[in-house]
Amino acid sequence: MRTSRTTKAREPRHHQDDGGRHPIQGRHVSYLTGALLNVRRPPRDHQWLTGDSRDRAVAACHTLPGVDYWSSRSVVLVPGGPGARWPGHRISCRTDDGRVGAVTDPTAPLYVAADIHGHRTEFGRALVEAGLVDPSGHWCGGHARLWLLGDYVDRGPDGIGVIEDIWTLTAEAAAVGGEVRCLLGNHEVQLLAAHHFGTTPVVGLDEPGCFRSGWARFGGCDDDLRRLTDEHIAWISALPAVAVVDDILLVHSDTVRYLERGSDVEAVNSGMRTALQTRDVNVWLELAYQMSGRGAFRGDDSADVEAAVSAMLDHLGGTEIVHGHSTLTKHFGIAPEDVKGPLRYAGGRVLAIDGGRIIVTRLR
Ligand SMILES: [Mn+2]
Repeated sequence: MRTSRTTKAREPRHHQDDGGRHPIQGRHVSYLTGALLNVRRPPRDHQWLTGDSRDRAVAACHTLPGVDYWSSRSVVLVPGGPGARWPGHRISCRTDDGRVGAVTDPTAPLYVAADIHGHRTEFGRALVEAGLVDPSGHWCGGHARLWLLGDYVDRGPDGIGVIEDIWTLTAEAAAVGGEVRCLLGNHEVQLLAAHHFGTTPVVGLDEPGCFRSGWARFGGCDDDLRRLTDEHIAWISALPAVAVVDDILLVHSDTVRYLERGSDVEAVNSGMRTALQTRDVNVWLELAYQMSGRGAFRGDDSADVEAAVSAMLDHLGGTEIVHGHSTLTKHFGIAPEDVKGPLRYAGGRVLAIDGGRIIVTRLR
């Protein structure tokens, strides 16, 4: 049984209560991470913990930021490998379905990228440049965490290929204690809407061919729609819309309309998932509008900007917002040759990372 716990905004805790270390089975664990490994028995130099040792390990895991889900029967103690940034050991937690996982390394480097839009080759190249993927396309980022902020499909030639590359990288990263995680973008919503509703008339949608032509008009590619399987749909439909990682609020769109779905991270994400499960076209219409909103954190009225940023951070947590969706070139008016990296604005509390080309940005 797998339960989910959304990462909440918390003070970063680096195990300061006990001098930076958790004693487990007579050893000191100062480095914790997890991976979705298919491990039936502990690898060499690892050990399953039982009894008191297991309980102490479970308690230690629960105090850590970054615990993503929890349902363990066993805990395995994993020695820190050559890629470990800290000396010591890692803990992985075996879940009831036999996988090992749950605790990510809160000290690992954190990268973000957004709006890949079917540009599979450029995505791969950007990951190689960031040192997360080797030239043959495999994860080489070790324990690094990579969050992708939505819009995998449309515009570029191979959105489905991008999604499947993400699946491969997710597994490869997890196998070595790294992490690839994804948020929902408005283009995923539009693709699913085109799939579910096609040209069915929708009251309130001023678009002759309804969702199908609206999606196409905003860059939808027939090839993606044709290749979309139940597996892709299930993956998209389960994506979180918002996340707080290391006190940073990650979202796709620069809008406060996420808050219409719920007033904290968990509520927004479960509200969004519920909406994506329905086949009520009115719910989808509203969802598409909400996810497509933009520009909430910029403008001439600094009081409005302040209120929008504060509303998001107060409800969802974090001390800053990182978003994609609105490009620095088209929406922020920066000439392409002047885009050197992400743009910090709104009094320093918001970072826009869609440079109009794929930029992998290291945040931590
Ligand atoms: Mn977008």
